[in-house]
Order: sequence, then structure tokens, then C-alpha cells
Amino acid sequence: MSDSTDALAAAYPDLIRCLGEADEYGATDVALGLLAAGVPAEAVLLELIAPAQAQVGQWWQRNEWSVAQEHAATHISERVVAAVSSYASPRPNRGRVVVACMDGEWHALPVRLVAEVLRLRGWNVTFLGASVPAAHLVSYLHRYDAHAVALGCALPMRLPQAHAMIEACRRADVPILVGGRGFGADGRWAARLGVAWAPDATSAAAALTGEALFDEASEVELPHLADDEYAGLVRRRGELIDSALADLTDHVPATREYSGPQLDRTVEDLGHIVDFLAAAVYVDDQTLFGEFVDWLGEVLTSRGVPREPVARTLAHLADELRDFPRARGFLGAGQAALTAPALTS
Ligand code: B12
Repeated sequence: MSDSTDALAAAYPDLIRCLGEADEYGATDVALGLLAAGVPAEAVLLELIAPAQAQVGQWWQRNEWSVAQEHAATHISERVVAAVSSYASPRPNRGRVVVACMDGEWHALPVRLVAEVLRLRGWNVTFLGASVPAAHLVSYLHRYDAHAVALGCALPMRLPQAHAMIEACRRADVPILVGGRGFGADGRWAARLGVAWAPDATSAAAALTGEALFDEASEVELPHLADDEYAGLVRRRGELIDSALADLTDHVPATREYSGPQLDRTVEDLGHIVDFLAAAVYVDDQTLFGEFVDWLGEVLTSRGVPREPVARTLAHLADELRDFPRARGFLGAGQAALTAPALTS
């Protein structure tokens, strides 16, 4: 192991402790201490802060950390990223790269890490942050002579919006690179949308200096969209959420006792179910909805929430979507996955 690897491994528990205790000064000292000891800034960003944030996500998912603890930790990580960036701030000697989150996407920190790594590699980076509407991004790109645009998406349910944004950038004739968990761990949904993808910030930097990004890209065909299922799901989103909520109220007595905030959260969760389903139909891939259902099952179990009402909602939606064979297939598989562990236990 190199000295840097040893130093990062030794510092990781200290950073995690600082994030847990909301100690932003301690967290910044951990990172600046590494930089002073000669650990490269890029390694501090990608091998210390990024895995710590993934760990924070795991704790939230398993209900070991509250939303407030996650928010505090993320805020501190943002401060640490800013401290690392101002410590190591080379002047740009390469072209401009515009880095942004897809419309509706609030996970700015992963994209910020990419932006900072590109900056460290000499790119002149303009970071636009979270949720940038497509039309605004395109008019921005027109105004600046960007070498490329890098777009992040953390949630697969945002893929249809991501595609609209990718097509808009293509029409503006700017090379596009995408990344983030939303494109799948292996980038398979980026491949589906016919766009260059990088798994991490280091590969993103390599892609920007390579040739492939500048190959002529043509609009991808998604022939399955001709069946109108995706458009139908978008059109009926509100109605599907309302009828799923009514079904829960009729058949799951606990729902009737819900407070206003609990009802709001339920409506939000139902919205996520419909949006992930619509995204799966959009890219025509059951694994997108399947991964979501697996994740949802874990979230519910760790909060002591029974899976049956969610399985019931999937069955209800399948019933409502009688004329949507692809969506029904995805819902059926999801329902089976949700109920399978209950049958064996
Ligand atoms: C912090 C956080 C938030 C913050 C974000 C604040 C911010 N400023 O970023 C807030 C509170 C807003 C948030 C909200 C939500 N979140 Co959140 N969040 C996270 C968390 C804990 C950390 C994000 C992070 O910093 N990751 C660290 C970086 C390094 O991630 P990374 O993906 O490894 O990034 C690398 C590569 O993917 C790649 N990459 C990333 N982006 C890009 C972009 C480009 C162009 C390229 C080339 C490469 C690239 O390079 C990076 C560095 O090498 C993640 C957990 C996680 N594992 O990421 C959950 C997580 C992503 N969130 C999740 C969820 C569910 C949500 C909410 C839906 C929760 C809710 N009910 O409201 C909302 C959705 C908001 C929205 N509409 O966008 C889930 C998603 C699960 C799923 N099924 O998809 C996760 C995975 C948590 C979990 N384990 O369950 N979240």
C-alpha cells in the first residue's frame, strides 16, 4: 500500500466520526491534514469523501441515521469539498466544461465531486449545481463555447427527463458525458439512451481527453415508446396516485389513522412508485423497476413497515393498467419480489 492509501485508510474513521457528530471543523481538519501530508486532493475527494457519503446513504437506508443526520453530514461534506478545492486550486489550462445535474435532480454533491476533479485536472469548469431545466442549460451552452457538458443523474426515475436534456444538448451540438447512479451501476441506461457514460470522476476526466466523446452521435430510436405506455403513465400519474391512496384507505385500516404529514409522505412514495415504473417502461428494462422494488423492500423492513401494503399497491396499479402490458409485467415481477421473502419466513 502507498503512503497515501495508508493515510486515507487511517483518516476514514476520523471523518466518519466527525460526520456523525456534525463536527465540521474536525472534518475539515482531517481533510486538510491529509493534503498537508502530501495526499493528492483528488484522492481526498474520491477515496475519502465519496465513500463516506455512500456510507451515510447506507445508514439512512437502514434507518440507522435520521434525515437530519444525513443532511448535517452532507452539509459538512460540502464544506470539506470547498476547503479541499480552495487548498488545491490550479489555474485552468484547458477548455470549458459545463457540469450540471439533470432537471429535477437534487443530488448535486456527486456531480460537484466530478466538477472539482476536472478542475484539478486543469479544465475550466462551470458548475451549475442541482436541477437545471433543459431550456436554460441549452441557452447557457449557446452563450459559452463549451468543450463538453457533463450531466449527472442519481435517481433512475429521472431518466426520461435526462433523455430530453441529452437530446437538447445534442441539438446544441455540444459533446455530452453523463454519469451517476441513475444510469445504472454499469451505465446500461446511458447505453440505452446512446450517450457517453463514465463510472467515476477519474474516468470522466479520461473521457474528456479521449476521442470517442466527439464522434458523431445520432438520436437513438426507442421503438417500444410507440406503444404509448410511457406517455399514458405520465398522463395518468395523478389519477393513479389518487386511486392507489383510495385503495390503501379502503383496505389497510392503519392508513385511515394517518396524520397530514404521514399522508403527504405516502403520496410522495406512491409518486416514486409510478415514476420508477414510468422510467422502467421508458428504457424498457424490468431491472430498473426490480432494483427499485428491492431497495424499497429494504427501506420498509428496516423501518418495521410491513411489505404487504406496498405489494397491494403494485397489484392495484397492475389492475388499473389493464391496457399496459409492459407496465403490468414489471409490476407483477415487483410484487412477486416483494412478497417472496414473506412467504419463506
Ligand atoms: C446526500 C444525499 C441526498 C441529498 C443530496 C444533497 C446534495 N447536495 O447532493 C438530498 C437530501 C437532497 C437527497 C434527496 C433524496 N435522496 Co438521496 N442521497 C444522498 C446520499 C446519501 C449521498 C449522495 C452523495 O454525495 N454520494 C457520493 C457520490 C460520490 O456518489 P457516487 O454516485 O458514487 O458518485 C460517483 C459516480 O456515480 C460518478 N458520478 C456521479 N455523478 C456524476 C456525473 C457525471 C457527469 C459523471 C461523468 C460521473 C458522475 O462519479 C462520482 C465520483 O467518482 C446518497 C447515497 C449514495 N450512495 O450516493 C443518497 C441516495 C442517492 N438518495 C436516495 C433517495 C431515495 C433520495 C430521495 C428520493 C429521498 C426522499 N424520499 O426524498 C431524495 C430525492 C431528491 C431528488 N429529487 O433528487 C437513494 C436513491 C435510491 C434509489 N432507489 O435510487 C440513495 C442511494 C440513498 C440510499 N442508499 O437509499 N439525497
